[in-house]
Amino acid sequence: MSNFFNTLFKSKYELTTEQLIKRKTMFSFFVFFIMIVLGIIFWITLKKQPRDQAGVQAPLRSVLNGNEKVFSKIESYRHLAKTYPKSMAAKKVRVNGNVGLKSDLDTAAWRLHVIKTSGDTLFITLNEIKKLPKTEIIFDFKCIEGWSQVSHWGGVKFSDFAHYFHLEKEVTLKYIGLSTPDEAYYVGIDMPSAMHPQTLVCYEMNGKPLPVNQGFPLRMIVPVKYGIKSLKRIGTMYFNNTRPKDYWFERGYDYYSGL
Ligand SMILES: Nc1nc2c(c(=O)[nH]1)N[C@H]1C(S)=C(S)[C@@H](COP(=O)(O)O)O[C@H]1N2
Ligand SMILES: [Mo]
Repeated sequence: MSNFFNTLFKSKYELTTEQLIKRKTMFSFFVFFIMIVLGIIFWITLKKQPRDQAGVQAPLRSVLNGNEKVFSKIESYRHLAKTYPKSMAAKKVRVNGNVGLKSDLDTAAWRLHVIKTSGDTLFITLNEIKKLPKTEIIFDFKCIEGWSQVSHWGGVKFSDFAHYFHLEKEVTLKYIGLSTPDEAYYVGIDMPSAMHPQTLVCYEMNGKPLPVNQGFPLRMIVPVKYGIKSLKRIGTMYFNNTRPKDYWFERGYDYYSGL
């Protein structure tokens, strides 16, 4: 051993090959030993950390929370948005964003255009949509600008709509694209979020037909996304495996915009 320490401070040119090998071996053992000690210290420290109700130590929990935050934004369709009693819904609902609503709409001539993958297009009237089972939702509508408001919407679940109009093949694609009749506002929504049980093609607000500035005759309501995806005044719907173009994504916002 003393022989080893003697070699420790010598230049490698002063050592025989055998001494050099010995020195390297000892050094490796030393590093190995330090790693084990550090590992044990880390483990003991972790064990001593306060635990939450689930018995998970705080540092581990914060890593888990971080992961969850990332995945819940991307896979927000895995949970249900919180809902509220009708009494909590705003009577005066905030109007925000009028891109694609600036021109007058001939409401009598309006049809929802659904471009199928076969190339066929369906032209659907509001009355046809109103015949489907109605679903209402009262949830906290959140805008990316920082405001939110509990509001009350009524319409048809997109999944019911897709089933009724035989869009089984279309909904196997990854995205749905939507745009206003003038194509000035457009969004893309991942299919699991479109098929989410709370996602509506919506024609009512507070039990009455949508006001024009809130998307009459038909808008999207996507509770698991920020408001940017709840396109007002749907003109066209199409389906794709690649991301449809998206107005706010083009302006630097997150494509998924999940909550
Ligand atoms: N056609 C169209 N739809 C739109 C917008 C828009 O500018 N044009 N703005 C979006 C944004 S940013 C929000 S927050 C909501 C607001 O819906 P509201 O006006 O009913 O509150 O609509 C979304 N849908
Ligand atoms: Mo928004």
